Amino acid sequence: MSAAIVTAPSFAPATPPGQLTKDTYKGRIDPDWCPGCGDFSVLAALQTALYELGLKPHQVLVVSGIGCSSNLPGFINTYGLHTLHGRSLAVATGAKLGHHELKVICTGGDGDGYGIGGNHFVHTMRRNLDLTYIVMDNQIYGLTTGQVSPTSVKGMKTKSTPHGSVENPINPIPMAIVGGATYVARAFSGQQKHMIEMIKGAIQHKGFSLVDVFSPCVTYNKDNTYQWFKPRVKILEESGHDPSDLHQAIDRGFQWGEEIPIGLFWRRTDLPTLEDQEPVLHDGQGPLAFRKLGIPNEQAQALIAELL
Ligand SMILES: Cc1ncc(C[n+]2csc(CCOP(=O)(O)OP(=O)(O)O)c2C)c(N)n1
Ligand code: SF4
Ligand SMILES: [Mg+2]
Repeated sequence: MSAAIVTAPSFAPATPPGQLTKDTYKGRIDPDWCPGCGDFSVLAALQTALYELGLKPHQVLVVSGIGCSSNLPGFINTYGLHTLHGRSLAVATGAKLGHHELKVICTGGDGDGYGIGGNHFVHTMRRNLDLTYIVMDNQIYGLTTGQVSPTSVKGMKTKSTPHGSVENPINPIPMAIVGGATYVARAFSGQQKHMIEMIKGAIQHKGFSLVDVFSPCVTYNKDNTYQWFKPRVKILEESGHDPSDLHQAIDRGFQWGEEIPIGLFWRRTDLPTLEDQEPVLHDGQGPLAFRKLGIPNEQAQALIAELL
């Protein structure tokens, strides 16, 4: 890996403007997910959303942690970072502040984001950093072959809870609403058109947006399957829900059982983002990543060599 410091934008569009196709976003590696895994639908929805928004690959950075779902950046043609377990939001925060003109999208799993990464989740939301967080919530640890996760329902039998989980699950929707996220939505891998709309809305939103996706793990979660979700999920937009009503959003977020809402629960547009409030990003000199360093080049190279 070269330790050269980039001081000027070096990216060229992957396709000439106006010539984007859905294949533009196809990664060089095909996903190795199990046949039928819900994550295929999320990947396709994200690629379609980027295409329909006209975002070029070099304008987008996808960051993930570790897990089956977190392998997603390898399967999409954008900038990508596959980081440490639970650390995608921390790395994405640095990337966004370093290059605030990039569209930054984090992708990962329920274990990655709500378990080991829960601390970063809370603090990134309260800062209202302008990024999109897509959680492929399969209510299990898939990559490590089927242990209980923070969203596994109480009583669920898994490899690590053979007698049934005794813990209450996290509910990411009310948690995100009260935690400071300014766009909070849920989607289902079995309803891809709706998911595309949720993801497009999240990417267009200025501020921290969460899209929690029911993305079934067909191999290890035999409880929360496509068949289980299909009769239960009900689209909020079809029921007159008002996403600017805080109490209604929280109430609908708690709903679980025979009817489980998907859709946009909560959105507010009156709060500044973290980047809005950082004066150095608004002094007309462009993203930090392309500015001259305030230290001699040799010193910078030595620092990089030490850190690599
Ligand atoms: C620090 C650290 N702890 C534990 C692990 C093992 N590990 C890898 S992925 C994972 C859980 C993945 O679950 P989730 O985020 O829900 O992703 P999924 O595989 O279900 O998509 C765990 C515990 C790890 N890689 N690093
Ligand atoms: S183990 Fe589960 S989450 Fe992982 S690829 Fe297979 S179906 Fe998907
Ligand atoms: Mg999972």
